[in-house]
Amino acid sequence: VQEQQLKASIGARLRAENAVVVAHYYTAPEIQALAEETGGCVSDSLEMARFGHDHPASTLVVAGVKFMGETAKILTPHKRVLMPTLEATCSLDVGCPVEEFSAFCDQHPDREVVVYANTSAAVKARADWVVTSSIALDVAEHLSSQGKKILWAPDRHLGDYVRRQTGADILVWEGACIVHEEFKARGIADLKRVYPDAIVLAHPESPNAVLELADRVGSTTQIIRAAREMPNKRFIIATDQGIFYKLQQQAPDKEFLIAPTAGSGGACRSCANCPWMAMNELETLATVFNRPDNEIFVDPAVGEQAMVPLRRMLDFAA
Ligand code: CIZ
Ligand code: SF4
Repeated sequence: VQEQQLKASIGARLRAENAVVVAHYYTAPEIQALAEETGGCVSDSLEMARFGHDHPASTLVVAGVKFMGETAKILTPHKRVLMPTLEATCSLDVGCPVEEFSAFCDQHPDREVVVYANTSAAVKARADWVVTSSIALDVAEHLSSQGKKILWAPDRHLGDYVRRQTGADILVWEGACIVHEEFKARGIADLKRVYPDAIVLAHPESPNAVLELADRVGSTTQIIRAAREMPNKRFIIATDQGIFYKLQQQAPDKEFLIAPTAGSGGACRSCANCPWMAMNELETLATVFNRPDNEIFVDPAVGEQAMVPLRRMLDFAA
């Protein structure tokens, strides 16, 4: 009841402020439900960017992590972009500081710079391309077919995966996602012995040993689609637990098991859950309009630079 009241008051405030919630699949179920009930979106970072750009609301409330808020601000500088907390960051973003990254790029001037969406505005501004995991393979193939060599940042597992799949000449920055990096091939193999019929769906931020066991490797959107469309009834999922909200909604008659992480034993309800995504709570959403410290600002010059590879991403994905 309290949750319903909180959601109703957030909904009323959103209407009063001409605001809409743009939420990521990895946020808590009640956040995703709120976004849906109030006309917002629940999706991956690519669709979040598109939705925020196309929606007529003058304020975007981004329930995700900071790079998603920054991307929204870069694409729509005239809109106010708020987040439940600006402390919600990402290990990939933190692990790729712009000064070091820029120096790395300078050492490899012959390479096309491709960065993952999970980066700061300043890192995007240094890039030729921005990609999300849903278009990573296609962009690498596109560049490779033009004979281009690639500098890939910041996720090394995704970069290695893209290299193996496309044969592109890829040099990777050594970053990783603290959530996906914890999935264990051994634990998945053990779980497969208990449920031999289970299909393994894995996100490419996972280590190679995990991807080798996967029946399908794909972005969050691709994982949800596979779970819905495949005839199988049981799935082992190697990505953030938050995705279970959509999986259960889109495939209610199927069973989903989280892939084991270090020490989890395969039945863990709190593991495989991004600590920064978890900072998006109904309580912080309820006060999102009242605080002085949670609006996203991006230096306009940096934003303009970052807009170039971001537009390229959106046009390529269109
Ligand atoms: O791991 C993430 O943060 C993902 C999958 C972001 C995205 O592209 O939706
Ligand atoms: Fe970053 Fe991983 Fe969290 Fe996604 S799940 S925001 S990649 S730390």
